[in-house]
Amino acid sequence: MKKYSAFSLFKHGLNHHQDWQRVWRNPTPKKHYDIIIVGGGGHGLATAYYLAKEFGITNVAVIEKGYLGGGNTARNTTIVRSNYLWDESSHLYEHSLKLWESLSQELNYNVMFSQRGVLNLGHTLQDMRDIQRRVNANRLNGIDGEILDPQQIKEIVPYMDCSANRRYPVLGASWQPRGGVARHDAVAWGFARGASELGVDLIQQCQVTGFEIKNGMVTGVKTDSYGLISAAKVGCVVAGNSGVVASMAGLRLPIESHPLQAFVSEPIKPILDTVVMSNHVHGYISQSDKGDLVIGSGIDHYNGYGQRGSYPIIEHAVAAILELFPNFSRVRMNRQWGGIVDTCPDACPIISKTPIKNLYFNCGWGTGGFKATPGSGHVFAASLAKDEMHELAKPFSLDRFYHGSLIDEHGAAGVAH
Ligand code: FAD
Ligand code: PYC
Repeated sequence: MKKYSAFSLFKHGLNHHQDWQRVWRNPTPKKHYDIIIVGGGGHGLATAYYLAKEFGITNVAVIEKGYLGGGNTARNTTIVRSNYLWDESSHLYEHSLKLWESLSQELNYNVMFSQRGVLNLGHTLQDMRDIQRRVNANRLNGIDGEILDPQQIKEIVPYMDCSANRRYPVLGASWQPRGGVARHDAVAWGFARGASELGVDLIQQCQVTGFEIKNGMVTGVKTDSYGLISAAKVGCVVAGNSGVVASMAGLRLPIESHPLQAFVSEPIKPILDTVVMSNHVHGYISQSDKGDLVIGSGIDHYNGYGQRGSYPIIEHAVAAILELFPNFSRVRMNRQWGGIVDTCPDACPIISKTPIKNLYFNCGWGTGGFKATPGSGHVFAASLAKDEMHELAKPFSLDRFYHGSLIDEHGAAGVAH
C-alpha cells in the first residue's frame, strides 16, 4: 500500500487527519490470506487491528463492499456504556469500556471519547424496580452505577422537565458516570489506519458474493471485483447483512434485520452535557461537540434492508423528547437517517464458530454494538488467532440457541425492541 507521510499530506494541501482517506488507495489483493475479515465497519476493522497488534497476524484482508465505516458505524448515536444486567454481557461491555478509556492513546488518534455519563430514566414503579436490580447487578460486577431520584437528575440536567404531572413522570434513573459518547468515524478510521500501518490490506468497493467451501471447511471468499480470494480463516462482521451473508454459506442465523433511525438538530449552544435515555418513552438524546442534538428512537417493527426508518417511529421519538425537554420544541431538525440492525431473540450478539470449519460470525449487536467496537474486535481477534473462542465470547456462541441458554438483555439494550 502506498504510504503518505504527514509531510506529503501537507504537500497535497491536506492537513486534517481524515484527509488520509482521500489519498488512500486500495491495495491489490493477494492470492491468499491467513485471515479474511468480511465487513469494514468498526468491529471488522478493530478485529484486524488487534489481530496484527496483539497476535502478529498481518497477512489479513478486510473486504468491504462500500467504504470503510459506512454502515451502522457511520449511522449510530455513539452511546457507550456497560450497564447491562447479566454477568455475561456486562463483562463483555465492561471489557470494551475499559478499552475505550485508553483508545485514543492506543491508536494515536483522537476518538473523542467523552465520559459525560449516561442516565437511563424510569417512569413507572416497575421501571424503577428494574433499574434497582440492574444497578445492583452492575455494582456486584464492579461496574459504576447509581440510582438517582428526580432532584438529583435535575441537578445533572436542569432543563429536563421532571415534574410529577407529566404523562410519563420521571421517577428516577440509573446513572453510569463512566458512560458517554465518542466520534463514530474517528473510531473506524483510527482502527483502519492502525491496521493498515501494521500491514493489513483494507479492500473497499469489493463485495463478498459467496464462499468457497471444501469438505465442510471454508477456503476462501468469492468477490465481485477480484474473483476468488483464498484464506485459511474467514470472519464475517457484516451487521445488518449477516443473514444474507450467512445464507451464502448455506447457514441460517437466528437473526432479524430491522431499520433503526436517528436524527440531529441544527447546532445550538451547549445545553446538554450528558446522555439521557428512556426505554419507556422510546427516545434518547445527547448533544454532540458540534452542538447538534443527537436523537434516536426505537427500531421499526417490520424487517427491512432500507437504510431509513418509518415516519410513525420518528414522530413518536420526537413527541417523547419534547415531553422531556419542552424548550426544544422550536429547534429545527437538520438530518435524519437509518441503519440496518441485526437483532437476536435475546438482544445479545453472536460471536461464534459455525458448523463450517474456519468460518466465524460476529454479529447480532443490534441497536447496541457501537459501544462494543473495541471489545468485540479484541475478543474476536483472539478467537480467530487461537481457533478457540475467547472466554468473554464463549457465552455468545450459536450453541446457546440449541441449549436454550439465552441471555435476555432486552431490558438493558437501551433502545426499545
Ligand atoms: P457496520 O458498521 O454496519 O459494518 C458492517 C460492514 O459490512 C458494512 O460496512 C457493510 O457495508 C459491510 N458488508 C455487508 N455485507 C458485505 C458483503 N457481502 N461484502 C463486503 N462487505 C459487506 N450502538 C451503540 O452502542 N450505541 C448507540 O448509541 C447506537 N446507536 C445506533 C443508532 C442507529 C440509528 C443505528 C442504526 C445503530 C446504532 N447502534 C448503537 C448500533 C451500532 O451502530 C452497531 O451495532 C455497530 O455499529 C455495528 O458495527 P459493525 O462494524 O458490526 O457493523
Ligand atoms: O445501546 O446504548 C445503546 C443505544 C443507544 C441508542 C442506541 N443504542
